[in-house]
Amino acid sequence: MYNKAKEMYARIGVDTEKALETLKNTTVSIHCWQGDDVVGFDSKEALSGGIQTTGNYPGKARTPGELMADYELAMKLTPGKKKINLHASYAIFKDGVFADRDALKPEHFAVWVDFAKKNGLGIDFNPTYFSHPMVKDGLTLSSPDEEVRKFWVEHGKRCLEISEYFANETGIPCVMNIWIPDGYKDIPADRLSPRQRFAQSLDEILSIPYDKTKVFVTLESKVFGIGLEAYTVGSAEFCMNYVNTRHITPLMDNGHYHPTEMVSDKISSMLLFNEKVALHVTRPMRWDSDHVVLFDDETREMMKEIVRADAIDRVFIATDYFDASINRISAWVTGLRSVQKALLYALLEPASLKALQERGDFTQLMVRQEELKTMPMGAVWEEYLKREGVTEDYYSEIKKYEDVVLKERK
Ligand code: RNT
Ligand code: ZN
Repeated sequence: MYNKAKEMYARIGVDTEKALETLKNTTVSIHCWQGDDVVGFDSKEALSGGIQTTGNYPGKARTPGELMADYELAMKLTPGKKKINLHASYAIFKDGVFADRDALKPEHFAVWVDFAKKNGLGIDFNPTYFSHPMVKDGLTLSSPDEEVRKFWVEHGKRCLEISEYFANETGIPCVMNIWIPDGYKDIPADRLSPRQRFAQSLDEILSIPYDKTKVFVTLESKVFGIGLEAYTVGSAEFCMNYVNTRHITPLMDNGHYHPTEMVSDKISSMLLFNEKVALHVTRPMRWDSDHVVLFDDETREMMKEIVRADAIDRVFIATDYFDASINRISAWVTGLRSVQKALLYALLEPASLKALQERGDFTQLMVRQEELKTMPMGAVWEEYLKREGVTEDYYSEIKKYEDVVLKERK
């Protein structure tokens, strides 16, 4: 089947071998937080910040050991190059010696470094500005309360240090993404001051020296959150202007825009004006619901934009979703495989489509684009899985693990 597919793609000017080679070498950063519904290990606070997991599927990871075991199974069942994306709330304290978020140190992540090395993974990182008692009135870096603001500035600085430690230990650059939930439920009287304070806080965090070839700081914008419907401090315009004036990297999460705005359409513009662009790939359904990523139109369109711009090495691709209503390991694998499938689909697009657009042949462009949808991409994908030594049917193995391991977690 693969040989036949290879032939068919060759006929339209696509080299499937080249596509598979590129796919194999493209890193996707896998969020750790799908495994335990964004709970983490450092506090007993409920999930806050206007994000939500829904569902109560049995077997969620409760300890570092459980999360690591589940993550390893998910990795084993997915092809390609990966990185692990950690949140500061996943710090692991030895002998129960707790450190608050403003006092985190590299040593609190040493177990994760061992884990990453053992699995040949790079590490990405996120300061955690939610699910913590120092989030006051829903505010962190934009808080008018100096004690609160300073606490979170310190957290950011500590995280920068930890990010550099990850890069040094793994030899792979670390993407450190800043996202804050700050905002208001109802119409504010002052939209400017919180944004001024947020900018000041970010400046303070970024004022400590760090190696910019090892740590890429990204800033993630958002349109609204649950309970923060009226106003978000870190809006799209705030973040875009901030990253451009401070020369850090923008991060677009495709759940963070109005429903008719598409991140796929934004990628080319962002690439024109930024050396690097970062993505959180998710699936928003009616709102920023963070459903498991599927092989759907928008995921394909985003990957196409990256490939068409020849920008695979300029875009940091990371997953970000959290479904608690289904088997969490399956959620990981399905989402990650979907991103990779979409990437393969994009890599199998003939370059000749661009020329059709340039010469205004929109009739043929439509015909060729439609033709592509039923090309035998599935056969190329299966060949990829075979070469990577992973099976098409991951469900059976996950089900076995659920029956033996997850069912015991009461
Ligand atoms: C929230 C943002 C953010 C979080 C993670 C857990 O809307 O998407 O990226 O999902 O930091
Ligand atoms: Zn995100």
